[in-house]
Amino acid sequence: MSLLNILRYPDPRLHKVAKPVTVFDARLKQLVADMAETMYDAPGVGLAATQIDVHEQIVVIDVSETQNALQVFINPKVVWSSEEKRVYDEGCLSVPGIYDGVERPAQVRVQALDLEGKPFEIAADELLAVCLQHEIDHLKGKVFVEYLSPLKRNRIKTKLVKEEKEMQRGQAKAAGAR
Ligand code: K2U
Ligand code: ZN
Repeated sequence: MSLLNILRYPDPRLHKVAKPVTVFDARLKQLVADMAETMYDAPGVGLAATQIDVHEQIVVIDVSETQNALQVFINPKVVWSSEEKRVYDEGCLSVPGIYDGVERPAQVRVQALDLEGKPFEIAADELLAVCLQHEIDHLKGKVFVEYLSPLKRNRIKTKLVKEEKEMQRGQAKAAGAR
C-alpha cells in the first residue's frame, strides 16, 4: 500500500468535479486501500479522492473511536437532509491548521455503492453527517473555506500560499545542500 500526496488549498485541482465510478475492479480496491492508509496516517476521519488528485466519486471515512471501522462510499449522494442545522468546527487535510464553524443539516441520508458496486443507503448524524457532507462537497470541487467570509478565506489563502513557498524554498535548499 502507499501514502498518497494530499493537495493543499488553494490548489485549483481541488475545484475539479469528480466523475462517477463505473468499473469495480482491483485498481479501485487498491486506490481505496491507499486512500485509507493516507487518511489514517494524516490523521483524519475522512478523505475524498479529489484530495489526492483522483477525480472520481470515492470517499473513505472512519469516525470510530478506535479508528478500525472503515466506511467506503462510491458515487455518494445526499438524498435527504434535516431542517435542523448544526454548526461544527470543521478542519480539512487540504487546509492544514485551519478550523472554523460551518453550519450544515444535522442529519442526512446518503445513497452510495460499496466496493463491489452494490447500492446501499445510510442515515447519519453527529460527526458522520458532518464528514459525509464535507467529503461529498470535495467531490463537487468545494472546500469548506468557501462557507467562510471572503475576508477569512483570503487570509487563509495568503497564509497557506506563504507556507507552501517556504516549504518549497526549504526543500530546494535541502536538495542543494546534498
Ligand atoms: O476531508 C478531509 O480533509 C477530512 C476531514 C474530515 C472532516 C472534516 C470536518 C469535520 C469532520 C471531518 C479531516 O478528517 S479534518 C481532521 C478532523 C479530525 C477529526 C475530527 C474532525 C476533523
Ligand atoms: Zn476536507
